Amino acid sequence: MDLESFFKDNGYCPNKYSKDIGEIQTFASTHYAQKNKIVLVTSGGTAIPLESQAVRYIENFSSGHRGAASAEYFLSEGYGVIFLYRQGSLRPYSRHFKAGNVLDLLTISKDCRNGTCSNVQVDATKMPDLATIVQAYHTSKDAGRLLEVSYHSLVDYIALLKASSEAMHLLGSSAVFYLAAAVSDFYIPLTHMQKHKIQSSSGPLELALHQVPKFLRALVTKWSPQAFVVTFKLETDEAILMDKALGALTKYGHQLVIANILHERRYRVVVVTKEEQKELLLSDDEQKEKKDIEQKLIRDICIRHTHYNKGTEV
Ligand code: 9Z3
Repeated sequence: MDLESFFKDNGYCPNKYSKDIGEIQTFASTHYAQKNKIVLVTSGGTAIPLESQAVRYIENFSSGHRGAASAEYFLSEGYGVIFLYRQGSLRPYSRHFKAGNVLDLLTISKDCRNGTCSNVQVDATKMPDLATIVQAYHTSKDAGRLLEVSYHSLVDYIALLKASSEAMHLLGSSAVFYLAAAVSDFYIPLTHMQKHKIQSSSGPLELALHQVPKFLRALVTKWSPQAFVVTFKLETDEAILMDKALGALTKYGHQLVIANILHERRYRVVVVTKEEQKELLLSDDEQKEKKDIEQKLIRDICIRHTHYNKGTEV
């Protein structure tokens, strides 16, 4: 199925996205005028509704950690970042607060406890890197270098990806796509969905899932053909990972695939091009120190993108 039919059959309504798309276009043209590099980072999973008035969805595991951490490192490398994230998944900078309860960082003085009190204080000793995180967040926001746009369903995701890539077309090879979102390969077309909640009294449920059209080819050949495109290949079986990653590069003709195995993804990734496979690892010490593998990954990608943008060899 082609993408136009996919949008039509799945109730795509351009008006739903007009505010987000306007912001994305303004962001792209502003950074183009300032001769900045920009990256679209996609992050989190996609929801696949089972009913047209959806009560239930098919979900996946993605927390959004990869995307949120990567966005921070792209910002520290000087890029403008459009962060397209699944509602409720992790976001740049605020991700650091998700490990604990943010209320544990806040205190009020004893005499305030029973009444209204505006004197809430932050106990920064409980989070030593708090000031650095808050400062980095405000620096990015104040400089207009971080635009966050959320999606929920698969259709939202593809529509916003298409609009973003078309808006980023004018940046040519200065644009990077870093597609870390875990996008479902299967969905139920609106025309095949039940209107109302599926009833358990009808017995065991059988679902026929359709294949999601391959939108990457359109991105690489039409929407943003000069951009530097990085996709991810996730597998649970190491034996097929490299073949699948190389297969994706051959099929779509883009620049990089980052291969990862589900349970190793926090400390091992492989950067795959047609010419080389480069493993990036966190050592045991780095893992104990809670370092992000994304720091090494984004450094590597930025070097490759700089060469690509200048038309030189890595
Ligand atoms: C990834 O492989 C990401 O690295 C993860 C990150 C989703 C594993 P978390 O969000 O996990 O930090 O918890 N993303 C892409 C996965 C994907 O669906 N890739 C498709 C495939 O493998 C191709 S685009 O077929």
